[in-house]
Amino acid sequence: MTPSEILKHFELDKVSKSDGDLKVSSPIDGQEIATLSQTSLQDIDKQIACAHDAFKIWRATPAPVRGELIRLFGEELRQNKDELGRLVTLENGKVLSEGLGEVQEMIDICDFAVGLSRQLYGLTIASERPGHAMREVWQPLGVVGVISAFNFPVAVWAWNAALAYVCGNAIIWKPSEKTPLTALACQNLFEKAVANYRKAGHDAPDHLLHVIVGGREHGAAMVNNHKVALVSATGSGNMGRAVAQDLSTRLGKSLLELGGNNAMIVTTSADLDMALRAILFSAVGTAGQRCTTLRRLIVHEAVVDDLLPKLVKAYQSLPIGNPLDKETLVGPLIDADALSMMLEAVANAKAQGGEVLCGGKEASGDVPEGGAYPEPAIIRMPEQSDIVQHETFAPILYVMTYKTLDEAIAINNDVPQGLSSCIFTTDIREAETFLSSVGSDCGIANVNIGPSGAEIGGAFGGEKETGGGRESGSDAWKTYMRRQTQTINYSTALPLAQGVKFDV
Ligand code: UN1
Repeated sequence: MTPSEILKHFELDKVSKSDGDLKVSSPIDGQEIATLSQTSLQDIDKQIACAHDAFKIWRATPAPVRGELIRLFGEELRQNKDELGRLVTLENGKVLSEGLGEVQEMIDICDFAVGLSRQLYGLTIASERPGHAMREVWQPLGVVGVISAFNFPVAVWAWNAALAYVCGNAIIWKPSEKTPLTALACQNLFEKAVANYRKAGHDAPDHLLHVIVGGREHGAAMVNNHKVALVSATGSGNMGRAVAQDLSTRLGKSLLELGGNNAMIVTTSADLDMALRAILFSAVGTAGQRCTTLRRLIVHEAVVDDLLPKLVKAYQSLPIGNPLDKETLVGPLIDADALSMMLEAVANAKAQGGEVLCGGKEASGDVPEGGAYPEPAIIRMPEQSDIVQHETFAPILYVMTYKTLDEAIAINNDVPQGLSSCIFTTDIREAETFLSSVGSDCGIANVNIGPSGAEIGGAFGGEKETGGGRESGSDAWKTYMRRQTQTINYSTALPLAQGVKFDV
Protein backbone atom coordinates (compact mmCIF):
# COMPACT_ATOMS: atom_id res chain seq x y z
CA MET A 1 0.00 0.00 0.00
CA THR A 2 1.29 3.47 -0.85
CA PRO A 3 1.06 6.25 1.77
CA SER A 4 -1.83 7.86 -0.10
CA GLU A 5 -3.72 4.53 -0.26
CA ILE A 6 -3.33 4.13 3.50
CA LEU A 7 -4.53 7.69 4.10
CA LYS A 8 -7.51 7.10 1.83
CA HIS A 9 -8.36 3.87 3.63
CA PHE A 10 -9.00 5.89 6.81
CA GLU A 11 -10.59 8.81 4.89
CA LEU A 12 -7.64 10.98 5.91
CA ASP A 13 -7.32 12.33 2.40
CA LYS A 14 -10.40 14.41 3.27
CA VAL A 15 -8.77 16.13 6.25
CA SER A 16 -5.44 16.89 4.58
CA LYS A 17 -5.67 20.42 3.15
CA SER A 18 -3.07 22.47 1.35
CA ASP A 19 -3.79 25.50 3.56
CA GLY A 20 -3.36 23.54 6.81
CA ASP A 21 -0.93 24.69 9.50
CA LEU A 22 0.42 21.35 10.73
CA LYS A 23 2.67 19.43 8.38
CA VAL A 24 3.00 15.72 9.07
CA SER A 25 6.01 13.98 7.61
CA SER A 26 7.19 10.40 7.72
CA PRO A 27 10.34 9.68 9.73
CA ILE A 28 11.18 7.06 7.08
CA ASP A 29 12.32 9.63 4.52
CA GLY A 30 11.18 13.01 5.84
CA GLN A 31 8.56 13.27 3.08
CA GLU A 32 5.43 15.20 3.90
CA ILE A 33 2.43 12.87 4.05
CA ALA A 34 -0.35 15.29 5.04
CA THR A 35 -1.09 18.84 6.07
CA LEU A 36 -3.73 19.27 8.75
CA SER A 37 -5.51 22.24 10.26
CA GLN A 38 -4.95 22.56 13.98
CA THR A 39 -8.04 22.62 16.17
CA SER A 40 -8.83 26.21 17.17
CA LEU A 41 -8.45 26.87 20.89
CA GLN A 42 -12.08 28.05 21.12
CA ASP A 43 -13.24 24.79 19.56
CA ILE A 44 -11.51 22.80 22.30
CA ASP A 45 -13.84 24.24 24.95
CA LYS A 46 -16.85 23.53 22.72
CA GLN A 47 -15.71 19.96 22.13
CA ILE A 48 -15.22 19.41 25.84
CA ALA A 49 -18.73 20.76 26.53
CA CYS A 50 -20.16 18.34 23.91
CA ALA A 51 -18.16 15.46 25.37
CA HIS A 52 -19.52 16.33 28.78
CA ASP A 53 -23.08 16.16 27.43
CA ALA A 54 -22.23 12.79 25.88
CA PHE A 55 -20.90 11.58 29.23
CA LYS A 56 -24.19 12.47 30.93
CA ILE A 57 -26.01 10.08 28.58
CA TRP A 58 -23.34 7.38 28.38
CA ARG A 59 -23.01 7.02 32.17
CA ALA A 60 -26.62 5.81 32.34
CA THR A 61 -26.03 2.99 29.83
CA PRO A 62 -25.46 -0.32 31.69
CA ALA A 63 -21.76 -1.15 31.75
CA PRO A 64 -22.07 -4.50 29.89
CA VAL A 65 -23.96 -2.66 27.13
CA ARG A 66 -21.14 -0.09 27.02
CA GLY A 67 -18.80 -3.06 26.68
CA GLU A 68 -20.55 -4.02 23.45
CA LEU A 69 -19.29 -0.80 21.84
CA ILE A 70 -15.73 -1.71 22.77
CA ARG A 71 -16.26 -5.23 21.42
CA LEU A 72 -17.28 -3.69 18.11
CA PHE A 73 -14.32 -1.30 18.19
CA GLY A 74 -12.06 -4.33 18.72
CA GLU A 75 -13.66 -5.90 15.63
CA GLU A 76 -12.80 -2.79 13.57
CA LEU A 77 -9.23 -3.03 14.81
CA ARG A 78 -9.01 -6.70 13.85
CA GLN A 79 -10.32 -5.95 10.37
CA ASN A 80 -7.99 -2.98 9.88
CA LYS A 81 -4.94 -4.25 11.73
CA ASP A 82 -2.70 -4.33 8.69
CA GLU A 83 -3.63 -0.84 7.48
CA LEU A 84 -3.40 0.76 10.92
CA GLY A 85 -0.11 -1.02 11.67
CA ARG A 86 1.28 0.34 8.38
CA LEU A 87 0.08 3.83 9.19
CA VAL A 88 1.83 3.60 12.58
CA THR A 89 5.05 2.64 10.77
CA LEU A 90 4.61 5.40 8.22
CA GLU A 91 3.95 8.12 10.77
CA ASN A 92 6.14 6.94 13.65
CA GLY A 93 8.89 4.98 11.90
CA LYS A 94 8.81 1.84 14.08
CA VAL A 95 9.39 -1.43 12.20
CA LEU A 96 6.25 -2.98 10.74
CA SER A 97 6.07 -5.96 13.11
CA GLU A 98 6.08 -3.46 16.00
CA GLY A 99 3.49 -1.29 14.22
CA LEU A 100 1.27 -4.36 13.94
CA GLY A 101 2.12 -5.33 17.52
CA GLU A 102 0.86 -1.98 18.67
CA VAL A 103 -2.53 -2.60 17.04
CA GLN A 104 -2.57 -6.07 18.63
CA GLU A 105 -2.05 -4.38 21.98
CA MET A 106 -5.17 -2.28 21.24
CA ILE A 107 -7.17 -5.41 20.38
CA ASP A 108 -6.00 -7.08 23.59
CA ILE A 109 -7.05 -4.15 25.78
CA CYS A 110 -10.46 -4.07 24.05
CA ASP A 111 -10.97 -7.76 24.90
CA PHE A 112 -9.88 -7.04 28.47
CA ALA A 113 -12.28 -4.09 28.72
CA VAL A 114 -15.22 -6.09 27.36
CA GLY A 115 -14.76 -8.65 30.16
CA LEU A 116 -14.26 -5.84 32.64
CA SER A 117 -17.57 -4.26 31.61
CA ARG A 118 -19.31 -7.18 33.36
CA GLN A 119 -17.28 -6.70 36.55
CA LEU A 120 -16.48 -3.16 37.79
CA TYR A 121 -16.92 -4.68 41.19
CA GLY A 122 -17.18 -2.82 44.49
CA LEU A 123 -17.21 -3.90 48.12
CA THR A 124 -19.64 -4.48 50.92
CA ILE A 125 -18.43 -3.31 54.31
CA ALA A 126 -19.75 -4.29 57.75
CA SER A 127 -21.62 -1.36 59.32
CA GLU A 128 -21.26 -0.70 63.07
CA ARG A 129 -24.94 0.24 63.24
CA PRO A 130 -27.87 -2.24 63.45
CA GLY A 131 -30.10 -2.31 60.37
CA HIS A 132 -27.48 -0.56 58.25
CA ALA A 133 -25.55 -1.65 55.17
CA MET A 134 -22.42 -0.10 53.73
CA ARG A 135 -20.97 -0.53 50.31
CA GLU A 136 -18.39 0.94 48.00
CA VAL A 137 -19.56 1.58 44.44
CA TRP A 138 -17.57 2.71 41.41
CA GLN A 139 -19.33 5.38 39.36
CA PRO A 140 -18.48 6.89 35.95
CA LEU A 141 -16.12 9.84 36.32
CA GLY A 142 -16.71 12.33 33.50
CA VAL A 143 -14.69 13.56 30.53
CA VAL A 144 -11.26 11.94 30.38
CA GLY A 145 -8.51 13.90 28.62
CA VAL A 146 -5.79 11.76 27.07
CA ILE A 147 -2.41 13.19 26.07
CA SER A 148 -0.44 10.59 24.15
CA ALA A 149 3.17 10.48 22.95
CA PHE A 150 4.55 9.84 19.46
CA ASN A 151 6.26 6.58 20.45
CA PHE A 152 3.10 4.56 21.05
CA PRO A 153 0.72 6.71 19.04
CA VAL A 154 -2.29 4.38 19.26
CA ALA A 155 -1.82 1.63 21.89
CA VAL A 156 -1.46 3.88 24.92
CA TRP A 157 -4.57 5.85 23.92
CA ALA A 158 -6.42 2.53 23.58
CA TRP A 159 -5.35 1.45 27.09
CA ASN A 160 -7.01 4.59 28.37
CA ALA A 161 -9.96 4.67 26.00
CA ALA A 162 -11.10 1.05 26.23
CA LEU A 163 -11.20 1.27 30.02
CA ALA A 164 -12.62 4.79 30.17
CA TYR A 165 -15.51 3.92 27.84
CA VAL A 166 -16.62 0.78 29.67
CA CYS A 167 -16.36 2.84 32.86
CA GLY A 168 -18.94 5.24 31.39
CA ASN A 169 -16.81 8.23 30.35
CA ALA A 170 -16.28 10.34 27.22
CA ILE A 171 -12.85 11.16 25.80
CA ILE A 172 -10.93 14.15 24.49
CA TRP A 173 -7.68 13.01 22.92
CA LYS A 174 -4.67 15.26 22.28
CA PRO A 175 -2.17 13.08 20.41
CA SER A 176 1.42 14.16 19.82
CA GLU A 177 1.60 16.76 17.04
CA LYS A 178 4.10 14.37 15.43
CA THR A 179 1.51 11.59 15.06
CA PRO A 180 -1.99 13.06 14.55
CA LEU A 181 -2.85 10.85 11.53
CA THR A 182 -2.89 7.60 13.48
CA ALA A 183 -5.17 9.32 16.02
CA LEU A 184 -7.57 10.46 13.31
CA ALA A 185 -7.52 6.94 11.84
CA CYS A 186 -8.54 5.57 15.26
CA GLN A 187 -11.33 8.14 15.41
CA ASN A 188 -12.50 6.93 12.00
CA LEU A 189 -12.59 3.30 13.24
CA PHE A 190 -14.26 4.31 16.48
CA GLU A 191 -17.00 6.13 14.57
CA LYS A 192 -17.56 2.99 12.48
CA ALA A 193 -17.93 1.00 15.71
CA VAL A 194 -20.46 3.57 16.98
CA ALA A 195 -22.43 3.26 13.72
CA ASN A 196 -22.49 -0.56 14.02
CA TYR A 197 -23.51 -0.29 17.66
CA ARG A 198 -26.47 1.88 16.69
CA LYS A 199 -27.36 -0.47 13.81
CA ALA A 200 -27.54 -3.27 16.38
CA GLY A 201 -30.19 -1.23 18.22
CA HIS A 202 -28.12 0.40 20.96
CA ASP A 203 -28.06 4.10 21.74
CA ALA A 204 -24.76 5.91 21.84
CA PRO A 205 -24.53 9.69 22.13
CA ASP A 206 -22.52 11.75 19.64
CA HIS A 207 -19.22 13.25 20.85
CA LEU A 208 -17.93 10.28 22.85
CA LEU A 209 -14.56 10.97 21.20
CA HIS A 210 -12.92 14.18 20.05
CA VAL A 211 -9.40 14.35 18.67
CA ILE A 212 -7.61 17.66 19.15
CA VAL A 213 -5.00 18.38 16.50
CA GLY A 214 -2.28 20.63 17.86
CA GLY A 215 0.63 21.10 20.23
CA ARG A 216 1.42 22.16 23.76
CA GLU A 217 -1.03 25.07 23.90
CA HIS A 218 -3.83 22.74 22.84
CA GLY A 219 -2.93 20.25 25.52
CA ALA A 220 -2.86 23.05 28.10
CA ALA A 221 -6.32 24.28 27.03
CA MET A 222 -7.69 20.81 27.65
CA VAL A 223 -5.88 20.38 30.97
CA ASN A 224 -7.16 23.74 32.24
CA ASN A 225 -10.80 23.05 31.42
CA HIS A 226 -12.59 22.14 34.66
CA LYS A 227 -15.04 19.90 32.78
CA VAL A 228 -12.18 17.43 32.20
CA ALA A 229 -12.30 15.19 35.28
CA LEU A 230 -9.12 13.23 34.65
CA VAL A 231 -6.08 13.89 32.48
CA SER A 232 -4.07 10.83 31.57
CA ALA A 233 -0.75 12.00 30.13
CA THR A 234 2.12 10.02 28.63
CA GLY A 235 5.35 11.73 27.66
CA SER A 236 8.38 13.55 29.00
CA GLY A 237 8.95 14.60 32.59
CA ASN A 238 8.72 18.25 31.58
CA MET A 239 5.33 17.73 29.97
CA GLY A 240 4.15 15.77 33.01
CA ARG A 241 5.31 18.48 35.40
CA ALA A 242 3.43 21.16 33.43
CA VAL A 243 0.26 19.04 33.36
CA ALA A 244 0.52 18.21 37.08
CA GLN A 245 1.03 21.88 38.00
CA ASP A 246 -1.95 23.03 35.94
CA LEU A 247 -4.14 20.28 37.32
CA SER A 248 -3.14 20.98 40.91
CA THR A 249 -4.31 24.59 40.49
CA ARG A 250 -7.83 23.39 39.81
CA LEU A 251 -7.45 20.17 41.86
CA GLY A 252 -8.09 17.96 38.84
CA LYS A 253 -7.21 14.30 38.78
CA SER A 254 -4.13 13.04 36.92
CA LEU A 255 -2.68 9.79 35.69
CA LEU A 256 0.93 10.31 34.68
CA GLU A 257 3.12 7.91 32.72
CA LEU A 258 6.40 9.73 32.20
CA GLY A 259 10.03 8.89 31.59
CA GLY A 260 11.77 5.63 32.37
CA ASN A 261 15.44 4.77 32.81
CA ASN A 262 15.17 1.04 32.87
CA ALA A 263 17.92 -1.34 33.92
CA MET A 264 18.85 -4.98 33.61
CA ILE A 265 21.02 -6.71 36.18
CA VAL A 266 22.99 -9.65 34.75
CA THR A 267 24.30 -11.91 37.49
CA THR A 268 26.97 -14.63 37.44
CA SER A 269 24.30 -17.34 37.23
CA ALA A 270 22.46 -15.74 34.27
CA ASP A 271 21.78 -17.61 31.04
CA LEU A 272 23.91 -15.22 28.98
CA ASP A 273 22.47 -16.24 25.60
CA MET A 274 18.98 -15.44 26.80
CA ALA A 275 20.17 -12.20 28.35
CA LEU A 276 21.82 -11.24 25.06
CA ARG A 277 18.61 -11.73 23.09
CA ALA A 278 16.59 -9.83 25.68
CA ILE A 279 19.08 -6.95 25.66
CA LEU A 280 18.87 -6.64 21.90
CA PHE A 281 15.09 -6.37 21.77
CA SER A 282 14.74 -4.12 24.76
CA ALA A 283 17.66 -1.77 24.03
CA VAL A 284 17.36 -1.32 20.27
CA GLY A 285 13.71 -2.26 19.56
CA THR A 286 11.57 0.75 18.57
CA ALA A 287 14.96 2.44 17.99
CA GLY A 288 15.24 2.95 21.75
CA GLN A 289 12.06 5.04 21.85
CA ARG A 290 9.93 3.08 24.32
CA CYS A 291 9.52 4.42 27.82
CA THR A 292 10.38 0.85 28.82
CA THR A 293 13.55 0.73 26.66
CA LEU A 294 16.58 -0.83 28.35
CA ARG A 295 19.02 2.02 28.98
CA ARG A 296 21.29 0.68 31.73
CA LEU A 297 23.01 -2.69 31.83
CA ILE A 298 24.39 -3.60 35.26
CA VAL A 299 26.63 -6.63 34.79
CA HIS A 300 28.56 -8.64 37.38
CA GLU A 301 32.26 -8.02 36.85
CA ALA A 302 32.90 -11.76 36.50
CA VAL A 303 30.71 -12.10 33.39
CA VAL A 304 31.12 -8.71 31.73
CA ASP A 305 34.06 -9.80 29.56
CA ASP A 306 32.10 -12.77 28.33
CA LEU A 307 28.89 -10.85 27.58
CA LEU A 308 30.11 -7.57 26.12
CA PRO A 309 32.08 -8.82 23.08
CA LYS A 310 29.06 -10.95 22.04
CA LEU A 311 26.77 -7.99 22.49
CA VAL A 312 28.99 -5.68 20.46
CA LYS A 313 29.14 -8.28 17.69
CA ALA A 314 25.34 -8.57 17.66
CA TYR A 315 24.99 -4.76 17.53
CA GLN A 316 27.35 -4.61 14.55
CA SER A 317 25.15 -6.93 12.55
CA LEU A 318 21.86 -5.13 13.31
CA PRO A 319 19.87 -4.48 10.12
CA ILE A 320 19.24 -0.71 10.14
CA GLY A 321 17.02 0.73 7.44
CA ASN A 322 13.53 1.22 6.09
CA PRO A 323 11.09 0.02 8.78
CA LEU A 324 8.74 -1.30 6.10
CA ASP A 325 11.39 -3.83 4.97
CA LYS A 326 10.85 -7.21 6.59
CA GLU A 327 14.45 -7.78 7.68
CA THR A 328 14.92 -4.33 9.30
CA LEU A 329 15.19 -4.31 13.09
CA VAL A 330 16.21 -0.68 13.63
CA GLY A 331 14.24 2.05 11.91
CA PRO A 332 14.62 5.82 12.08
CA LEU A 333 14.27 8.07 15.10
CA ILE A 334 11.19 10.28 15.07
CA ASP A 335 13.10 13.30 13.65
CA ALA A 336 16.45 15.04 13.23
CA ASP A 337 16.16 16.68 16.68
CA ALA A 338 16.00 13.22 18.27
CA LEU A 339 19.21 12.24 16.48
CA SER A 340 20.93 15.46 17.63
CA MET A 341 19.93 14.69 21.20
CA MET A 342 21.37 11.19 20.84
CA LEU A 343 24.68 12.52 19.51
CA GLU A 344 24.80 15.11 22.29
CA ALA A 345 24.24 12.40 24.93
CA VAL A 346 27.03 10.28 23.41
CA ALA A 347 29.40 13.28 23.57
CA ASN A 348 28.39 13.92 27.20
CA ALA A 349 28.92 10.28 28.09
CA LYS A 350 32.43 10.43 26.60
CA ALA A 351 33.15 13.60 28.58
CA GLN A 352 32.01 11.76 31.73
CA GLY A 353 34.53 8.95 31.15
CA GLY A 354 32.45 6.69 28.90
CA GLU A 355 34.02 4.42 26.31
CA VAL A 356 31.90 3.96 23.18
CA LEU A 357 32.13 0.27 22.27
CA CYS A 358 30.06 0.60 19.11
CA GLY A 359 27.60 2.88 17.31
CA GLY A 360 26.57 6.27 18.61
CA LYS A 361 26.51 8.00 15.26
CA GLU A 362 24.18 8.55 12.36
CA ALA A 363 23.86 5.32 10.35
CA SER A 364 25.85 5.52 7.16
CA GLY A 365 24.76 2.33 5.36
CA ASP A 366 21.86 1.65 3.08
CA VAL A 367 19.19 3.79 4.73
CA PRO A 368 16.55 5.95 3.06
CA GLU A 369 17.60 9.56 2.56
CA GLY A 370 15.79 12.20 4.58
CA GLY A 371 15.33 10.05 7.73
CA ALA A 372 17.30 10.24 11.01
CA TYR A 373 18.71 6.73 11.28
CA PRO A 374 20.84 6.00 14.36
CA GLU A 375 23.54 3.42 14.89
CA PRO A 376 22.61 2.01 18.32
CA ALA A 377 25.35 2.64 20.87
CA ILE A 378 26.88 0.65 23.70
CA ILE A 379 28.84 2.85 26.09
CA ARG A 380 30.83 1.49 29.01
CA MET A 381 30.62 3.91 31.93
CA PRO A 382 32.92 4.11 34.95
CA GLU A 383 29.95 5.03 37.17
CA GLN A 384 26.31 6.09 37.04
CA SER A 385 27.13 9.70 36.15
CA ASP A 386 24.72 12.53 35.25
CA ILE A 387 24.13 11.46 31.66
CA VAL A 388 23.22 7.91 32.75
CA GLN A 389 20.66 9.33 35.18
CA HIS A 390 18.99 11.15 32.30
CA GLU A 391 16.55 9.53 29.87
CA THR A 392 17.69 10.12 26.28
CA PHE A 393 14.98 8.85 23.94
CA ALA A 394 17.37 6.98 21.62
CA PRO A 395 19.17 3.62 21.43
CA ILE A 396 22.03 4.21 23.88
CA LEU A 397 22.89 1.43 26.30
CA TYR A 398 25.13 2.39 29.22
CA VAL A 399 27.04 -0.52 30.76
CA MET A 400 28.24 -0.57 34.36
CA THR A 401 29.66 -3.39 36.49
CA TYR A 402 29.04 -4.51 40.08
CA LYS A 403 30.45 -6.88 42.69
CA THR A 404 27.52 -7.63 45.05
CA LEU A 405 23.78 -7.93 44.43
CA ASP A 406 23.10 -5.19 46.99
CA GLU A 407 25.33 -2.89 44.97
CA ALA A 408 23.54 -3.84 41.73
CA ILE A 409 20.12 -3.16 43.25
CA ALA A 410 21.38 0.18 44.60
CA ILE A 411 22.53 1.16 41.08
CA ASN A 412 19.17 0.00 39.65
CA ASN A 413 17.33 2.24 42.10
CA ASP A 414 19.66 5.22 42.12
CA VAL A 415 18.04 7.18 39.27
CA PRO A 416 15.16 9.69 39.39
CA GLN A 417 12.87 7.48 37.29
CA GLY A 418 11.13 4.25 38.38
CA LEU A 419 9.32 2.59 35.50
CA SER A 420 10.73 -0.84 34.63
CA SER A 421 13.55 -3.14 35.70
CA CYS A 422 14.73 -6.72 35.38
CA ILE A 423 17.25 -9.28 36.49
CA PHE A 424 18.76 -12.18 34.58
CA THR A 425 19.60 -14.94 37.01
CA THR A 426 18.98 -18.65 37.56
CA ASP A 427 19.50 -18.28 41.32
CA ILE A 428 16.21 -18.13 43.21
CA ARG A 429 17.79 -16.13 46.04
CA GLU A 430 18.93 -13.42 43.66
CA ALA A 431 15.59 -13.36 41.83
CA GLU A 432 13.47 -13.15 44.96
CA THR A 433 15.71 -10.53 46.58
CA PHE A 434 15.33 -8.37 43.46
CA LEU A 435 11.53 -8.79 43.71
CA SER A 436 11.37 -8.19 47.47
CA SER A 437 10.73 -5.00 49.45
CA VAL A 438 14.48 -4.29 49.44
CA GLY A 439 14.77 -4.98 45.71
CA SER A 440 13.78 -2.98 42.64
CA ASP A 441 11.86 0.24 43.39
CA CYS A 442 10.16 0.31 39.98
CA GLY A 443 6.53 -0.17 38.95
CA ILE A 444 7.58 -3.15 36.82
CA ALA A 445 10.12 -5.80 37.89
CA ASN A 446 10.86 -8.83 35.70
CA VAL A 447 12.96 -11.97 36.00
CA ASN A 448 14.62 -13.37 32.87
CA ILE A 449 12.61 -11.00 30.66
CA GLY A 450 13.75 -7.59 29.41
CA PRO A 451 12.15 -4.43 30.86
CA SER A 452 10.04 -3.66 27.76
CA GLY A 453 7.19 -5.33 25.92
CA ALA A 454 4.75 -5.69 28.82
CA GLU A 455 1.45 -7.52 28.35
CA ILE A 456 -1.77 -5.53 28.85
CA GLY A 457 -3.03 -7.71 31.74
CA GLY A 458 -0.83 -6.09 34.37
CA ALA A 459 -0.99 -2.53 35.66
CA PHE A 460 1.48 -0.42 33.67
CA GLY A 461 3.34 2.54 35.12
CA GLY A 462 6.09 3.55 37.49
CA GLU A 463 7.25 5.37 40.58
CA LYS A 464 9.25 8.53 41.34
CA GLU A 465 9.59 10.84 38.30
CA THR A 466 7.73 8.32 36.18
CA GLY A 467 4.66 9.86 37.78
CA GLY A 468 3.02 7.08 39.80
CA GLY A 469 0.08 6.41 37.47
CA ARG A 470 -1.11 2.96 36.44
CA GLU A 471 -2.80 2.18 33.14
CA SER A 472 -3.96 -0.91 31.29
CA GLY A 473 -4.63 -4.12 33.28
CA SER A 474 -5.18 -5.23 36.88
CA ASP A 475 -7.38 -2.67 38.68
CA ALA A 476 -6.11 0.37 36.73
CA TRP A 477 -9.76 0.88 35.69
CA LYS A 478 -10.48 2.35 39.11
CA THR A 479 -8.63 5.54 38.12
CA TYR A 480 -11.31 6.14 35.47
CA MET A 481 -14.12 5.95 38.02
CA ARG A 482 -15.38 7.81 41.04
CA ARG A 483 -15.36 5.83 44.29
CA GLN A 484 -18.53 6.28 46.29
CA THR A 485 -19.15 5.03 49.82
CA GLN A 486 -22.84 4.37 50.39
CA THR A 487 -24.53 3.77 53.74
CA ILE A 488 -28.12 2.56 53.77
CA ASN A 489 -30.36 2.54 56.83
CA TYR A 490 -33.06 -0.11 56.47
CA SER A 491 -34.14 0.05 60.13
CA THR A 492 -36.75 2.26 61.79
CA ALA A 493 -34.21 3.88 64.14
CA LEU A 494 -31.62 6.56 63.46
CA PRO A 495 -28.48 5.59 65.41
CA LEU A 496 -25.44 7.82 64.90
CA ALA A 497 -21.96 6.46 64.28
CA GLN A 498 -19.41 6.45 67.10
CA GLY A 499 -22.33 6.24 69.58
CA VAL A 500 -23.00 10.00 69.40
CA LYS A 501 -26.34 11.04 70.93
CA PHE A 502 -28.17 13.98 69.38
CA ASP A 503 -31.82 13.52 70.35
CA VAL A 504 -34.16 16.46 71.02
C1 UN1 B 1 5.44 3.28 26.18
O1 UN1 B 1 6.60 3.21 25.75
O2 UN1 B 1 4.90 4.37 26.42
O3 UN1 B 1 5.79 -2.44 27.71
C2 UN1 B 1 4.57 2.11 26.35
C3 UN1 B 1 5.98 -1.98 26.59
C4 UN1 B 1 4.77 -1.65 25.74
C5 UN1 B 1 4.23 -0.31 26.05
C6 UN1 B 1 5.23 0.79 26.11
N1 UN1 B 1 3.76 -2.65 25.97
O4 UN1 B 1 7.10 -1.78 26.13
